[in-house]
Amino acid sequence: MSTIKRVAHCSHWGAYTLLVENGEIVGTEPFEHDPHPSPIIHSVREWADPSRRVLRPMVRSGWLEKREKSNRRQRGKEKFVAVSWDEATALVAEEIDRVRNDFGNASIFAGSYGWTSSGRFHHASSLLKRTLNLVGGYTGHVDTYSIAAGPVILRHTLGSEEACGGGANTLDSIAENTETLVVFGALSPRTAQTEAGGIGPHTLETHLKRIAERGIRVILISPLRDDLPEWLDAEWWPIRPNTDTALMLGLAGEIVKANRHDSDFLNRCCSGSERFLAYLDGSVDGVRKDAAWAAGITGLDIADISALAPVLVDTRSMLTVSWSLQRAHHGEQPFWAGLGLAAVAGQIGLPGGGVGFGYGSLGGVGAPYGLGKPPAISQLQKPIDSFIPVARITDLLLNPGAEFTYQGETRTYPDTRLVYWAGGNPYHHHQDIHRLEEGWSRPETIIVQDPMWTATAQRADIVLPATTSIERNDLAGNRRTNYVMAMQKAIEPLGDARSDFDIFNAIATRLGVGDAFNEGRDEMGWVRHLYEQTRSDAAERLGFEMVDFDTFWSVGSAEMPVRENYTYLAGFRQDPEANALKTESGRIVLGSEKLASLGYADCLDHPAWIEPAEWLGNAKEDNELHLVSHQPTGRLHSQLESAEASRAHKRNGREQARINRHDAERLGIRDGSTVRLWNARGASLATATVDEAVRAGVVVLPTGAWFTPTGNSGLDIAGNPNVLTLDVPTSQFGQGCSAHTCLVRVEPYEGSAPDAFDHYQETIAALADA
Ligand SMILES: Nc1nc2c(c(=O)[nH]1)N[C@H]1C(S)=C(S)[C@@H](COP(=O)(O)OP(=O)(O)OC[C@H]3O[C@@H](n4cnc5c(=O)[nH]c(N)nc54)[C@H](O)[C@@H]3O)O[C@H]1N2
Ligand SMILES: Nc1nc2c(c(=O)[nH]1)N[C@H]1C(S)=C(S)[C@@H](COP(=O)(O)OP(=O)(O)OC[C@H]3O[C@@H](n4cnc5c(=O)[nH]c(N)nc54)[C@H](O)[C@@H]3O)O[C@H]1N2
Ligand SMILES: [Mo]
Repeated sequence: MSTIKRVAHCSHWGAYTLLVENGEIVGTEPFEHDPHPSPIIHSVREWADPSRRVLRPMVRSGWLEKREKSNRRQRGKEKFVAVSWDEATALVAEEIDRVRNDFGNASIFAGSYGWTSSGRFHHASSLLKRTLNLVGGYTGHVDTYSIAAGPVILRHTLGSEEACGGGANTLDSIAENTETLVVFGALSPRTAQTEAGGIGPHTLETHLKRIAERGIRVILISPLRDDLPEWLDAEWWPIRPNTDTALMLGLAGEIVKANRHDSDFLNRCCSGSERFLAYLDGSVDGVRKDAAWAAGITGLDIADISALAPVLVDTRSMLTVSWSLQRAHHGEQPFWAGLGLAAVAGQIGLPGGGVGFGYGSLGGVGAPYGLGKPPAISQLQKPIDSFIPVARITDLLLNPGAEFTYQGETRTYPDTRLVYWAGGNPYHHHQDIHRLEEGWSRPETIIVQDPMWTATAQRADIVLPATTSIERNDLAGNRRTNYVMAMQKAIEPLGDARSDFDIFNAIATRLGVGDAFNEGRDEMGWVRHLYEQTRSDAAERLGFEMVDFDTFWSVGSAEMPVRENYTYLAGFRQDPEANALKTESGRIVLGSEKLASLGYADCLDHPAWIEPAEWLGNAKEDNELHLVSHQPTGRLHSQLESAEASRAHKRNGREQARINRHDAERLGIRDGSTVRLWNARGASLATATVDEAVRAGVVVLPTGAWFTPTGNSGLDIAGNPNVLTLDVPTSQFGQGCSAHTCLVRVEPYEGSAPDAFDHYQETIAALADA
């Protein structure tokens, strides 16, 4: 008789128990303390399916023969050869040594952006950086695809990016105190399913329920009505994408026009507000920023805008701004303008008042904030100062030696010879994939370490098969959740796959730095050590007793200390001198000396409306639609894309492109039919879903479908929006990604197209079958 083993585990989408029988996963149970578990937990068993897994170390045949002199255009085309781990390890170590000796460590790009596993020990990119830091360093990246323009502008204007990472008003306090809630973007259980490094309880819906119970006024500013749950009964203002800044400025301008602005707050707590007010009242450029002006840009109703303005002053008002708004051209502006509007309304620092960023973008933003130090393996000290803004990867590869700016500094792109990517999928995450492909042909060697045959792995020279988290022991944790969670091994590794730690430990040993890398600990030694670091920090610094390691490991989770009912900047509002911010003035910057001296046209010295490169206001014809490529409901990015929760949201084996009835009729598109989305950058197929929740002029295609190019044109047949998106920086100041700025055409597709999954599988077989 076989017995079922219960294994505690966790992923970015939450904690769960795996039921394992005879080495197979036979069931999944949600974490007992989670009121709203994510359905993605049931997809995890897909990791045990070998069909899309890399099962052995693999080297592209041309590279094996000619090394750095190989034909790099053969990436993704030429067959791979299986090699032993010893051989693969030696090849990788030799390449690292060759490049650092011949060109210097900055020629190794190991920014390696990506979500990898939620495990804080086998954390692929941290272990990669730890390895390279022991041998002289690498070129890394700053900020994230999630948030870059946002934190850059907040560091400058608030002295900290904490307001965008869960450090602003907590949702419990908003739910109790706010009277008018204006949601720019979303507060959506869809995105709140996930949290970087795992999450214990998912609490967004609990707070939204409380908001619904209190019956406060909620206004949803978004091109998509289901960015808030329907039961919240919010007013929907279907804004034109990328125009929120104009709405915020128009509202602020109305308040100023009526002389209702909080001069006391502006004088005591802000600097440069005269510049901002002069822009709002039109004395700078002759254009008054008011409801009529904002209505013209946003497509919203003048009367609604002018009526809302005084309400933001007269009631306790809170603005929430999703991360998505800053993932767009001039993405600094909606964050800064939101801050400006909340300041003009005088609401900052009051319970349930002001502005906060990213609520619901991840599950823990706005949750009680962790005070402890979550577990993490150290990357050690980086010996060289070489980095790129994360989304400038293609620019780096295409333009070695060129200058770029970041936060007002000018720097130079290094000459990249070797790229090492562990735990990320740039052929998922980067904009304008065909442009990336051009950059990808430049470095001499590309190493990818991933469990899956991703599009990125297919285009590598050396592919190292990592195990997934269910094949090893680890622990998860995060500042935005109140638990540390065990991640216990459930099944044996597939094929010859090895854990990320074992892979890097072998490489570090080859490079002669094994002892410093592993510090004499094995897997369980490290898991125990990282837990103990967190536990002793909580005890010493906070007087909080976490359970001992053995209890943690047998229970599967341990509670961490958190701060609840928090009002951001309350102390600062009371006494701005004593609680000065780390900004150029010590106060909230609404008019910036630094930006005035930089003189950038794409990031002025005050919050401003600057037209994005592509938006409905400059669509050439009425058949250009604004593409919103938001986060997928049934998976995390490209992870578990073929598993059940992800497939449940596909239609006819492709991603759904949601489109308004009005546009569908005028473009001759039937619900359920195949459509081609295209622009000058590329083309992709999807299945049309006609949906009244989408604003006219907008098409919504989630991210994450596995890039499946076909034919000479490279038509992607899976529905990956990044063949269409625009690869431009948000501005010279922030250099963030502008994914949400993109115009496309959508048309019925009459041709025949293979099934995306079948075609993908054939591609893997053609490349990797020995
Ligand atoms: N158009 C558009 N593009 C976007 C966005 C958008 O809004 N619109 N959003 C952007 C955002 S916010 C983000 S964060 C990025 C996400 O981009 P990524 O983080 O690159 O996406 P993931 O699919 O999560 O990639 C993680 C990779 O890690 C691998 N992996 C999983 N577990 C392990 C492990 O244990 N070890 C190793 N070695 N590998 C592992 C997975 O197989 C996968 O290939 O996408 C960005 N791209
Ligand atoms: N299920 C699931 N959850 C996820 C992820 C995932 O892959 N899957 N990824 C996680 C990651 S890494 C991140 S960074 C977060 C991202 O979190 P967000 O950035 O908040 O998520 P998005 O889905 O990109 O965008 C949210 C909504 O913003 C709206 N929006 C887009 N452009 C505009 C605009 O110009 N104006 C207004 N007003 N609204 C706009 C869209 O309608 C969209 O549905 O999500 C996280 N959560
Ligand atoms: Mo993200």
